[in-house]
Amino acid sequence: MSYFPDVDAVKFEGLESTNPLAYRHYDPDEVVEGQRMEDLLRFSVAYWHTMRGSGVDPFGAPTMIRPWEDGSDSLDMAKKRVDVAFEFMQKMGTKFYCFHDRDVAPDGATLKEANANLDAIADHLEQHQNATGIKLLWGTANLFSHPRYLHGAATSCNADVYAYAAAQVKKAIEVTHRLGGENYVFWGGREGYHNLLNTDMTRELEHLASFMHMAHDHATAIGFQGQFLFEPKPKEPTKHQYDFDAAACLNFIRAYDLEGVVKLNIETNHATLAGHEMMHELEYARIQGALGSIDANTGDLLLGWDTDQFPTDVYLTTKCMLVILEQGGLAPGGVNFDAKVRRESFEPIDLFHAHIGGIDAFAHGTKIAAAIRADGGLKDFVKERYGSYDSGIGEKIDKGETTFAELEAYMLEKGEAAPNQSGRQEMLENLVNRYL
Ligand code: XUL
Ligand code: CO
Repeated sequence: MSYFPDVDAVKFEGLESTNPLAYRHYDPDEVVEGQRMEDLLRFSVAYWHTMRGSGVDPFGAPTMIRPWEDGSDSLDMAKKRVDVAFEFMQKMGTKFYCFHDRDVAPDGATLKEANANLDAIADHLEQHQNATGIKLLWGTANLFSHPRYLHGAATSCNADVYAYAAAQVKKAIEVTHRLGGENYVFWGGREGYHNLLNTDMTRELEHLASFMHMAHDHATAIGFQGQFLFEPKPKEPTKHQYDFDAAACLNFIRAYDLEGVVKLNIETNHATLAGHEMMHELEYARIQGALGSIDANTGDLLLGWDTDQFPTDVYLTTKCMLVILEQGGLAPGGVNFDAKVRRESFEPIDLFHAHIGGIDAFAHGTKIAAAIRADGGLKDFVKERYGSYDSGIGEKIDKGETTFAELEAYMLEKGEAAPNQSGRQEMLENLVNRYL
């Protein structure tokens, strides 16, 4: 039984190809900076968008045509959807996927029932993983859709809701572990506030921190070795989310003793909502040893919300890959397409076009970034730009071997300081464009 009978396995056909269902840039076996592209990029399909996206928006009903859906939320339907997902991933050649507990399995009238549903689906996922070699990049729990989470989950003002969320995450970590998941993600969902007048920020932050500590303690107790990831997002659904951006997340991680326990999963559209370039968020995380994984998508700069579009802008992917290559890749993280087809793109085939575009844009950006790095001009320029710190008084500053008194004496003698080199921004932008 095939759910995509008209689509063959998507293959690398190279630049000459005009086949819309082929890769022009992504050759999994091509080696870039010593790694096969497949191993370097670790592309992942996001179950929630690709399998559960309905096309619904605040103004309109679902639009997606998904012939395999029977309109129910039954266990049988959930199992069939897993069959569809694995056929899709096999045809795409993607080796990883990610899910929330409630995307893959139906919720239940009680926690017990929900857990049993998740176990039943995990059996099915496990069979498919074993049969195909496709792996779980990360698991997570949906702590935002159910009405019980209207005030948040780990930051809810209600202790019973906190307890429910903890039980849900405990189970999600266990299932992630069972399925060999390589990471576990915390995204705020509703961990934030709409109005400070009704909010005890101290307690909410402490509760969020204790939640993460308990999650990690439990993971350790059951032998889960995967990486924990905190995913920054400044707003939506709450006005202010505590996981605002990489800097806010890292401050939280340090303030509550979670360093070395939790890294970051950086998402493009979240970066732009926070007023940052994706490259800024990636670089900020990387230099502090906290770049764990990415949610690859893009927003629309003319819209102020999380549009979760597939990334197609090669300039964007090139900038991402400049940082990712500098780190030597993302493993055990990967490039997860937290992206959805537009509600106007309602046919199953659009899922292929969307993922092919994202994968090719990243493969293309990878090759461009590698070429820029091989050229060396960019790096050399930056090194030279800070060259005054490599000797003399600069070297002393860098090594922490000076004082204000010494710097004053130095300057009193010298009289004036003048920056004597151009930033050459335009020249460097031209250098990048040479490789595009
Ligand atoms: C929401 C978002 C989530 C997380 C996982 O904006 O990005 O899908 O990636 O909960
Ligand atoms: Co995301």
